[in-house]
Amino acid sequence: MTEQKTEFNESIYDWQNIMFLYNAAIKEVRTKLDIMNDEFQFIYQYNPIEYIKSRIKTPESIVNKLKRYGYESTIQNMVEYVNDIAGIRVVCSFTSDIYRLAEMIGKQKEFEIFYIKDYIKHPKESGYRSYHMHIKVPIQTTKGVIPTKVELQIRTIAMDFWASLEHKIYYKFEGEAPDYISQDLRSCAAIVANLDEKMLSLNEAIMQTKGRAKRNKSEEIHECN
Ligand code: 0O2
Repeated sequence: MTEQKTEFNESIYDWQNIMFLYNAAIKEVRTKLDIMNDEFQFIYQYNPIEYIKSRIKTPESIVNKLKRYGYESTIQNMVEYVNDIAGIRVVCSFTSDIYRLAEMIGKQKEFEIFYIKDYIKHPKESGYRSYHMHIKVPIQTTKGVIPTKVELQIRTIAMDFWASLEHKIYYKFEGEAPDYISQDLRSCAAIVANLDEKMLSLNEAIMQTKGRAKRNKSEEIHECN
């Protein structure tokens, strides 16, 4: 019987073994994020995470990335050079939540952060904004602990809205979009960034008003006593 092969021309067993690690890493990180969300709720009295999405990169997309980097499609190369096979997207309410959450992630002893890219402070040419962290998560197996890479993309709802639609629109042009489309997409990114700023300052104003009202109430109670 001939052994089943994958796109990588390697044994299906090796492929499944690697995919098991990436799936386990996603589960580990998602659990930690849930706990962080609860802790955040405890400290700041609201949940910063609107929703979380995760995915395993398709073999086709992995092959394309390896080709782009100039590497042969082997499992070893994919593990070494492709950092976003396991991807988690964390969508927050406000830009400030992104940095607070990133700080909390940075404090997790189990996670080794080996790369950070702040596309919020430094947006991409396309207009793309998001906070990227590449981390290694220890996965306990019968053969020992295997550090497994996960890419975290942390962004606001507005950033996610833009990125999802831009991905769809740009995808249709296979990277060859006419200039006016790219320019319009960049203008939309600027509108989205402005919206994020406005929502953040509105939220801060509301929090301050609420804080003031709370202080006044407790002073009133104090005077009555
Ligand atoms: P998919 O479909 O999400 O998997 P590099 O590591 O710098 O050599 P890489 O990995 O492309 O190259 O890094 P980069 O530029 O930080 O992009 C990582 C991911 O961020 C992308 O993965 C996208 O998910 C997202 N991203 C980056 N730039 C853009 C952009 O201009 N528009 C949108 N919508 N998303 C972007 P993939 O593998 O490209 O795609």
